[in-house]
Amino acid sequence: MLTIYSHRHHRHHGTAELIDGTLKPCFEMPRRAEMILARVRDVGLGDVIAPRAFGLDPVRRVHDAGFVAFLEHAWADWTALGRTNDALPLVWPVPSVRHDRVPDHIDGRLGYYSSDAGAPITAGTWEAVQASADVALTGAQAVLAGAASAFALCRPPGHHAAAAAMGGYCYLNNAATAAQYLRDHGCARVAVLDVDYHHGNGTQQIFEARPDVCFVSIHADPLDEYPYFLGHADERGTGAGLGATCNYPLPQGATWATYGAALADACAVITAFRPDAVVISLGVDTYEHDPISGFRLTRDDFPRLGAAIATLGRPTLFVMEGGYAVDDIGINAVGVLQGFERR
Ligand code: Q9C
Ligand code: ZN
Repeated sequence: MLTIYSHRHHRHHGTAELIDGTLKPCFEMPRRAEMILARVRDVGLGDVIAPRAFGLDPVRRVHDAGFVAFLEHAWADWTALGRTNDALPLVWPVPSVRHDRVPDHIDGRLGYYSSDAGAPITAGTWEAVQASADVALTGAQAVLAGAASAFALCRPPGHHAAAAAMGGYCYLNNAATAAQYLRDHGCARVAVLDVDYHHGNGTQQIFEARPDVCFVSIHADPLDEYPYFLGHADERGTGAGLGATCNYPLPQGATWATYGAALADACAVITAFRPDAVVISLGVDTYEHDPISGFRLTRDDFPRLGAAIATLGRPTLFVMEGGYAVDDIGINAVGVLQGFERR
């Protein structure tokens, strides 16, 4: 399997995140991608290539132009005030206030364009975010060119990013950008299967009203896990997209017995959709030793996950999302890819 990787992810390295009422070092760190790349090379998964530069047009197919411009200029706007620490939001437009005026001040803009304080902007964040989108798009292009599969080793991740909001370590939605690119270049129907521990709220919001991109997610029940406000089983899509969104919220402590059953059901839903290509939002924070998550998948379960995805029998683009047990992240992420290829 071809891997697409950009060293430019190193340009994004947040200092701290607010968790449990205290500042801790960011769980989403550069070593995550380094460990996955090392494992790709160790097992000889296949060639590793750098991404091509696609520019921002394919990104704006799923993101608001004002939001993309905000991300591009946020660091300059922040440092223009003499600030040198990571840029973070501190006030948000709750539903009862106005959303029709975009603030000029960077503090207002950070809140307007975010869902939480989990996506710090640093000096190199925009460079890394653009590279991550290019990694996903290069993977999509490989699949369009006839590859049975490809691995977009994206960092930062993307599935919590909505059309006009960053959050949850995510800035641009790499999986959604790739899915839209597949739609724009010959695939009539595309399925996104999100296996990250957290619900892919950004991806769901981007596609929920559309019948041409199906979104299926298996994740921790939002009643007791981030992102809290989306990911319930009764969310099935809206308008013309009704029926093309499918959620499997699972209880804390879920093991393969529970997870594998939901996955089999999810795969049946995707097969019935008859997609021309499948995009996997690949998070391995479902792992039993993940420091911020509550599922109990083992190292041996990840190849099983890949084998189940292979039964879909469609061209498949894997897009890296979460996973914070950094010492084992390479074994687990590449385990999924090996399980996919081996079946
Ligand atoms: N108690 C991704 O996996 N904070 N983002 C969770 C846990 C946000 C995760 C707090 C987690 C975001 C891409
Ligand atoms: Zn996650």
